[in-house]
Amino acid sequence: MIATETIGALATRLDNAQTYVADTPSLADTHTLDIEDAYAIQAALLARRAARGEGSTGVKLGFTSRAKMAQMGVSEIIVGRLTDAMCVADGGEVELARFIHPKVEPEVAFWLAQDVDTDAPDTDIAACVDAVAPALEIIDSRYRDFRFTYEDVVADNTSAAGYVIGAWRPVQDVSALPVRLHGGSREILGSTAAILDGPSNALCALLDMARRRGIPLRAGDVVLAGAATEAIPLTPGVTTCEITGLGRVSVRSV
Ligand code: OOG
Repeated sequence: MIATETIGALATRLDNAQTYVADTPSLADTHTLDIEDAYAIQAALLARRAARGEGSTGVKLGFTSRAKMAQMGVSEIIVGRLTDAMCVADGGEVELARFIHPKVEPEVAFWLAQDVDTDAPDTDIAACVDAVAPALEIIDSRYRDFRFTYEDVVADNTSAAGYVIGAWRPVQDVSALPVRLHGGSREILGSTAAILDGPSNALCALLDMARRRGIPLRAGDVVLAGAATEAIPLTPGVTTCEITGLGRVSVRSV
């Protein structure tokens, strides 16, 4: 474990990178971090945001697609935190100038209607979910050129920068629905099955991570289950995610 002062200093560095829209080199260039250090930096970063008045709205998962895990050479998902400052209304506007080099991913969102008891051994997290929606996640790594290690990206709150949730619907089977992401001149087709062979598996993986990392999962939290396709650059104009049988969600970038 690195020193507490170093954790605070690295959280400040990442926070400043976001606030001043100025990228920063990989922490791994100068520090040897383990995964515990990385989650401690993430927690310190979120504490700074909370001190500025940002409210927690839920959690997001990353590296839930096998393709992304393979690309990163890892076999474990990552968890980041969502706040109200990241939330954009469906069909709403975001200013690109807020971000360093934003990308966007199509996702499935779950709504937790009950607190999840992460201490009980037989918790059924799926039973705590009472709505599901199509979503877009804006990722904006604070690292130069999106060049980061596994620990770096955890420290950087898993690149979380924004999210948009479509209309909530009652829980339905979302394990293999066609997905279409459209933005600028790019169109990407995929399936929700790319999310750990079905987003419900992502919920189980989240429960496991929440237990190990002491992350509370509360009634009213949004869970973003991870990307269903590769990310595309967020460009001026409308970006849409359409999930067959679940609906569509869009954001306008200016
Ligand atoms: C890390 C975040 C990845 C996902 O769904 O896999 C992520 C990144 O690529 O910047 O959110």
